[in-house]
Amino acid sequence: MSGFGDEFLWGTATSSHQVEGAQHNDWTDWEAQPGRIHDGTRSGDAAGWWGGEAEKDLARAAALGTNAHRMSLEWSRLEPAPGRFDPRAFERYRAILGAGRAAGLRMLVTLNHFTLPRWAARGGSWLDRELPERFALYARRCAEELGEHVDLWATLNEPAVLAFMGYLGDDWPPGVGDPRAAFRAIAAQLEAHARASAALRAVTVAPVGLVLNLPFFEPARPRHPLDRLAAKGQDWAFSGAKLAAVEDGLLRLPLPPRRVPGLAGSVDWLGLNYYGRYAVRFDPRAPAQAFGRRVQEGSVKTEHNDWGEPCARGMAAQLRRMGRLGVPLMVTENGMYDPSDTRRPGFLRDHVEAVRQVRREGVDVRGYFVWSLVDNFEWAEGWMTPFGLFGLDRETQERTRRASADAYAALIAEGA
Ligand code: IFM
Repeated sequence: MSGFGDEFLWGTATSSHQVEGAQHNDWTDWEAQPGRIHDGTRSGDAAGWWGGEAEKDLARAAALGTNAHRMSLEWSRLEPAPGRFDPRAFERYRAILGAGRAAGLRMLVTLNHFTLPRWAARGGSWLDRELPERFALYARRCAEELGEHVDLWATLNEPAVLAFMGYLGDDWPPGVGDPRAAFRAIAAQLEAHARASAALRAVTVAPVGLVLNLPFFEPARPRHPLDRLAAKGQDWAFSGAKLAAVEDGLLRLPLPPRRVPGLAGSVDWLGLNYYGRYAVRFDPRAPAQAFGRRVQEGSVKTEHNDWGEPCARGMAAQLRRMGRLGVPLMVTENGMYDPSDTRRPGFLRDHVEAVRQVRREGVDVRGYFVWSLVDNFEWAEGWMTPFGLFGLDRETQERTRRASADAYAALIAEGA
């Protein structure tokens, strides 16, 4: 599979709460509430990264032929109380980032991947008007302490997903369950991103990005005008409004449009997290979902969550659309949970092929990161949805290299 060149980033991805273990943040408290995690588990020691497994996993990643890794920093560790930073936590991240670099990986670091410090949760989470500025101060400190070990920064991960799960819905903390709160949470996160971007740029030269999850919405009946409208509506609410805001700084949800200060021009690159396609059918009983209901067969899903139907064509479409913003792109997450590991190798091949295709068309995609390097704590799903190229035995912390790890290594070898 040619067409990638030497500079292309072949990576894997993880996030702090999902792999580190031993956390003290808003999710720790959420997990302790009965019924919040569907399989009754907790993140616990997770994949043991804080205790020393990170270095070994990064070496495993490099052994596949990857040249990059995406990870996140845990805000609650680095700033356990407002304005009080923990030098030991910075030291541990320096060790992890240094190990990644020593293994030949370029390190893409997300400042915040969903979890908040307890003090921020007590203050109202993303509904606290002060939080965007606090986030910018945290960003600046991270850049000062860790900047020399970081190749690419991302500010936030999937602001819309967090707003839908934790503010519109109550599946994730803070569990608000109010559409107005969801709009406020999105606006606050975009403002936080913009402020953090300025703070990072003041200290480091590493490019700064934002990571968006953009599923592919299509009308279930392609020619049906109402299905088309409903699919468009869902796409706009979930993806289009955010992309447009990043482009011109105007958040158009809800109306009237509001300018998010500093947002226009705040990204040097943009990340796409992509999992699948939703086929949307008009449903007059679903006003809150833009009058649409998802009806596709073949979704990767559990009783509670639906990652959509694997559809590499949809990822290509989203990359073309993002390409219009004129900044370099990365696929910052792509993968599937597949306990038998029989479908994932083909899934990865199809999606890498989609990246190759759009690059050939001139879309500036610079990297592809598989979610995930190792099985990890999947939020409200707990441990029941293994996404890893490596399986994890949580009792022993032993890893099993899966067929999909071999498949990814082969794709990299072909591509490079
Ligand atoms: O595990 C998550 C990750 O934290 C954010 N993007 C989607 C992944 C799979 O659900």
